[in-house]
Amino acid sequence: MSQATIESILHEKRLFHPSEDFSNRAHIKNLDEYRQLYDRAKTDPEGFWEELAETELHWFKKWERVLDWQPPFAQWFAGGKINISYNCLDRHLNGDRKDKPALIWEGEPGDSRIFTYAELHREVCQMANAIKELGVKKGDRVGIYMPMIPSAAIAMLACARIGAPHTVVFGGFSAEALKDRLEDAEAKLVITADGGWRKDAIVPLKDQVDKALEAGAPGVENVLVVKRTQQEISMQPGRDHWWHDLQTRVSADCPAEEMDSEDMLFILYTSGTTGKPKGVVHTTGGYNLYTHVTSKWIFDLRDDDVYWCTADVGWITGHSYIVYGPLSNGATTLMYEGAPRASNPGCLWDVVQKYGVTIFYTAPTAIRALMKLGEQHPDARDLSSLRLLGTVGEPINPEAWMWYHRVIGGGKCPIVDTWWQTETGGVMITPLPGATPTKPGSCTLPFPGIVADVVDAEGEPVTDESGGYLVVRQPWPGMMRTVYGDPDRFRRTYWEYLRPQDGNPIYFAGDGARKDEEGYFWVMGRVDDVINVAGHRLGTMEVESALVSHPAVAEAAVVGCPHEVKGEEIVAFVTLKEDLDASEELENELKQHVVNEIGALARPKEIRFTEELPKTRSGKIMRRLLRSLASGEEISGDTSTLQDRGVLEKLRGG
Ligand code: 7RM
Repeated sequence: MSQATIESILHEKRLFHPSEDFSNRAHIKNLDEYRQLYDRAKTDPEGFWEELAETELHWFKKWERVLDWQPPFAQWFAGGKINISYNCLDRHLNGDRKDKPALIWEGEPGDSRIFTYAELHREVCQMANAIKELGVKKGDRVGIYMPMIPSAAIAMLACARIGAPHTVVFGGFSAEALKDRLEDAEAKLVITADGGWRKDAIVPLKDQVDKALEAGAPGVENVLVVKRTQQEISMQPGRDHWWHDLQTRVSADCPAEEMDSEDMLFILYTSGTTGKPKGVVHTTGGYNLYTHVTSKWIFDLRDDDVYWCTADVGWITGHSYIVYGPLSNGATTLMYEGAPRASNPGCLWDVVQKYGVTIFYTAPTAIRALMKLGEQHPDARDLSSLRLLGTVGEPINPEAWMWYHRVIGGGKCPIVDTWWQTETGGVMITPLPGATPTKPGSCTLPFPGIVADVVDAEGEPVTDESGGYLVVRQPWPGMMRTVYGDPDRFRRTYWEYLRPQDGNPIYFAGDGARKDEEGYFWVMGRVDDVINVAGHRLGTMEVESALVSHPAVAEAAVVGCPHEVKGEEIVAFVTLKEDLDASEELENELKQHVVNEIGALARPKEIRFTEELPKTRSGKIMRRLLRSLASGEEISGDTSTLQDRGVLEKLRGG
């Protein structure tokens, strides 16, 4: 499609309507139904969520109170007893769903496995018993550092079953980053694999765990290892245990622990604007309800669907929309270990064709990479089973939206552009596919129960069309409860950044947005110092701390620079310690150093050595100027606060 066509679509503000057929069969069938739900939830939020909690979930014991709101701390369904593993497994075992595929798994080398609900339940019970045998008790934290294999989901559900909060660390993080997270969470056990497949090579996960435990995390007493890639690894007697050994010994009977609705379910670390990642805490009942209802209405789940989310379980999208949301609904969820690569550019479409995938949920960066690989790959496969597409992770450019719609969706599938965050637990602003007409690039309207707005720095609503801060005004069941071990940081970061006149705290987590005349939201990206590289959130400070921990570096400033596939890339400005000279060798060494400290996802594209960084008179680095320089733009805007204007000339010259 030419740029002119895209412009004209945008100019006409063309709406894409779901087909009549889609709408008629959908859970939410039209905008009136959406508005009724939205208004009901707005006028009586507690009644709205209470009714859903009663009808959609199993509770061992009913709650005493729907919501206890002591801003910014919320408790949902406190006193209620529930287990999310029970809701995801046990309650589906009575009828036909027992023998329905719960989890379809496709490995990168082409091996595969299908678990029915009964089989998945059995495996989860076994792993839960194995974890107990390794000394883990209700309330103890468990680290999970796994490739995309069924055992990753099984480990999460096993922890949830016995009430041990998990902290999943993405397999792409380095040993150093793993150590930091295990330490912060005070994990007692780590569940890992010998390795994982990543683009035809082995990621040595167990070796990384060994390194992490050599460097720290003294609380870790045991390591449970799943065999995947079969290469030789070292096993420390007494500490390390093979899963296949334990599995033959343990019982498959493990009743789900009755958890309080507000007991911690998991911690997931995410980047903020300071160096130290935040442990985002989610609890049980509200998270279960929110991921359940959003999965059901946004992905329009039906019993005959084959639902596939391509995220990694190490990210919130994997937690909420590969594992907990779909399984709570009794859906068939697909998990894929591979990724498109030169040796296999059509692999995603092979999987769609092989299993008759009906719902496909991925990220804009993946869509742009697939566009580059060419239409011939999807065109050569039968994608007619698809009925709904989704996107998440960053703003989607209209050209990628149109390509996704035409080439993958055959022009007939609605697209749900879902805006949300690790902190929100589940999707917040999104189309409901049978109801909401979509506009390419807009995540459209808030989910029922979500009071979203765009405000200025004083917390006042901005007039339509002009941009501002994207905020949420009321608590919702899936919201994060705190930062692990640091409630004050939770309050400061999310609920005190903006302080409205009326004194009611509002939630803000870093995105800028605007609302159009129809109330549609257009998310414009981060307004804070967070970079979004291929859908992965990285704090500039995190990367800067990694750089200055190298003995040659005096000071570092890191910015995001636009990239056509990844969204953004990292460019680092570095000043060296006295009498050290810049060289290509040092540049490569620094890049590798960042990889060692954080992981390959944080590797800077470019390092620019400079004698000085542009600073304000009060000593703050002016990242705005560096961003312009990194993307080759003219420097516009105010430079009057710059301490030394000569710096800019030097930076341009360098
Ligand atoms: C789910 C997830 C959160 C950040 C968020 C945004 C960006 C996510 C969209 C989006 C525009 C979207 N969690 N983001 N979804 N921007 N449109 N549909 O990604 O915690 O890892 O990242 O991602 O900036 O604040 S996350």
